[in-house]
Amino acid sequence: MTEPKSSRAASTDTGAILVSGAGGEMGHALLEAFAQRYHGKREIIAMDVRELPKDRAAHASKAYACDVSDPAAIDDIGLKHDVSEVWHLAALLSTRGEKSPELALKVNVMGSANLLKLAADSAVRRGTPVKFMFPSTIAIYGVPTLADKRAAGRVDEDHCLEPITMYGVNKRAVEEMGRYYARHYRLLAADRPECTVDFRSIRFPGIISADTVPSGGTSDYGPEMLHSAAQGKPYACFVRPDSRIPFMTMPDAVRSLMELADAPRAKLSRLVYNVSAFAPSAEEIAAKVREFFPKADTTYAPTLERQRIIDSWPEDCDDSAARRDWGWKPQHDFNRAFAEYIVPKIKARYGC
Ligand code: AKB
Repeated sequence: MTEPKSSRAASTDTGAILVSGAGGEMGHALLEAFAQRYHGKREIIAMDVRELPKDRAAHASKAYACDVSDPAAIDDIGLKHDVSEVWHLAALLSTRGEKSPELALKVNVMGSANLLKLAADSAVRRGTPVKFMFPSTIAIYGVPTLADKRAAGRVDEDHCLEPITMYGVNKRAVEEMGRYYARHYRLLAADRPECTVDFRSIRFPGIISADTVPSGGTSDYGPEMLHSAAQGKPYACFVRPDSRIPFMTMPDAVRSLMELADAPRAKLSRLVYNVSAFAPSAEEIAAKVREFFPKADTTYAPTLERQRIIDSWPEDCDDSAARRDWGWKPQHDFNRAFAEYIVPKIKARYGC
């Protein structure tokens, strides 16, 4: 992946960047973007619960196989490195979280608490704020019925905040924990505002990558439909054809996080922002996939649990605050996403 184009200058900070969940889909894209941006001039510390494959670890200065919910392991990493930014991607996603809610709580909330504490401790040692980048999710929203979903339309950051999944509840809790660390943690009481956690978060829609296939999420039907078609495999979609949520491409998602990280704090009126790009129904995705892969064999076999989750997420998110405060604008709308990014890359990947 070429580094997502950002009009802003990269930070001049030379401290280490710690990336949790580096083995996941977004971790994959982000490590590549960091490698291109910093060319080894900044320490990149990758962490994942599993050992990273060699090609991925090669993008990092140091890779740890460790559990984010283990406070001693996280403390230890914090003490070994001069961390000035934490990009906390590790999480159990919505479908997986419903299978093991207690594990999701432990990883998603306790893991985040450990990393927020690492950031706060590091800020004190450095005497400067430590940036904490946190991908939140559309799953923090919850609309009770389909009629409410249609009536709600594009939801802004402050409404419909009643998630129905453990993952959504966890992410929402971490947004609040981030607000606490950024604005109220004891460092401020001790009158050292320079030593704070500079928490910044984006609520992501479903993300489509041409390089990786997601697992454990509920928006996975979008990318699964596409990757199956490109491989000539039939696909039974687990939601109804009329199901609608927003999506964006992985390059746009990574660029949005990098742009938010680069934005001057004074320009940010919020700690947590929506971003959006396009909001097709499942059948509109299937039709677009057929345009490029005419033999695509997509059928529908909705499952109660996953349909219920998708029906509780808004049809689209209002991202006007991100557009206004830090100039967010997706590069890929629905047509450009397929024509310029997904299809060329996925055809190269599968040789079709
Ligand atoms: C999921 O489906 O759980 C994730 C998300 C939308 O956060 N992809």
